[in-house]
Amino acid sequence: MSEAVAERVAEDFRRLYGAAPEGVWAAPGRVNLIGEHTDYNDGFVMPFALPHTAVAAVSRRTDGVLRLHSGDVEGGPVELAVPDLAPGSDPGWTAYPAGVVWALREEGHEVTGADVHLSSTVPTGAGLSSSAALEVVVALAMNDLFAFGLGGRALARLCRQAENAYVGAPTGIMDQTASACCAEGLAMFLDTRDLSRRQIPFDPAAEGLQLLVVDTRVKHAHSDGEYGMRRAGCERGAALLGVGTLRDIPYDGLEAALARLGDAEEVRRLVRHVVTENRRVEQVVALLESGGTRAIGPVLFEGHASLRDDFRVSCPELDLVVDTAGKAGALGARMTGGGFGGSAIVLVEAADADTVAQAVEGAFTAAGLTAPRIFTAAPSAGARRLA
Ligand code: GAF
Repeated sequence: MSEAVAERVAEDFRRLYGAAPEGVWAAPGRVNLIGEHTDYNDGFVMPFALPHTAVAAVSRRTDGVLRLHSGDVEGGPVELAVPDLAPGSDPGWTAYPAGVVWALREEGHEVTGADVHLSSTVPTGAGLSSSAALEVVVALAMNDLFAFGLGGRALARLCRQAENAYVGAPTGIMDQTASACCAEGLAMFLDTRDLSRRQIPFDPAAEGLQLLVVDTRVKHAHSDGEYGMRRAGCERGAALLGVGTLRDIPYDGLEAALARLGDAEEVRRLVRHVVTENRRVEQVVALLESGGTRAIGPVLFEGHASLRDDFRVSCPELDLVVDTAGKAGALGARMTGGGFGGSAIVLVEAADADTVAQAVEGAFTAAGLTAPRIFTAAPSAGARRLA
């Protein structure tokens, strides 16, 4: 499978640039099992990699030219000059790969130019980290070809820098770390404060379960204002409480913290979500480690309610998925990723998967919505070289 993909992308590269690429790399999208809007608060997250990947065929150049092409976008290669790369200069898709080359240069890792051809199966705007996959695959290719010697964590930090400073989206570091560091059959319990991580076996199929991903097809973007406003609100909360980040508020200190915030209702809700969500990640880790995958269901529902009511990043379509799936017998369901559209995850008994999926599809039809895209996800491999 990977070999066929690598061969196809290498062949497209050859046709485009007239010679075989030096190598082919892949980086996956992700779903997040639990731990939403905690990563920019130094908190806990628990993503796993999807089988969907961004694939890059790349060769080095020595003339400072960066040629970028995507098989998923109309038009020929975009030609940029590495020395001229600057934040904010590029409003299109090329900002992701170009931002990585810029971030490498800022860190003293000189890319002397490259020809890049990309092709991705990660749905875009679906909350499944299509942009992080693009960043990570390019970072990994450059790291290998130019022998920078950077590990997964360093690559993830660099890619977040590209996304924050070059693209202008104020995201945390979960998506880039997931794409760079996840592994097959495992969910990643990540402490975003120091990027320490523990890989937790997560194999729903082995327990007669399925994890469905439901892409509502409501497109979302992180560079718009809402995500940044939530982030700024969390920072305000931390400042009012006199802590560095909301991670510093322990679960058993939540009531006291809320009391100190008085009638700052908006901030109180944000703080409550982040503190309880960190707790939910720890609960899910404990349940999975004791073999209780079914028991994580209620925690997923609670996480969704918190994102909907306290953090206010859900939308009617995501709520429809979660409500309908719950009524149709799902064990648990929640939005995944940044919200304001994108995808939800649904944990079901394998025997109920079709019934639940059909119920969700039926609810979308009845509401006059575009049909959702539904697929089963199992933890897949992280970023790697294919050829
Ligand atoms: C998006 C961001 F990119 C992540 O950093 C994270 O904040 C997530 O939304 C919400 O948990 O995917």
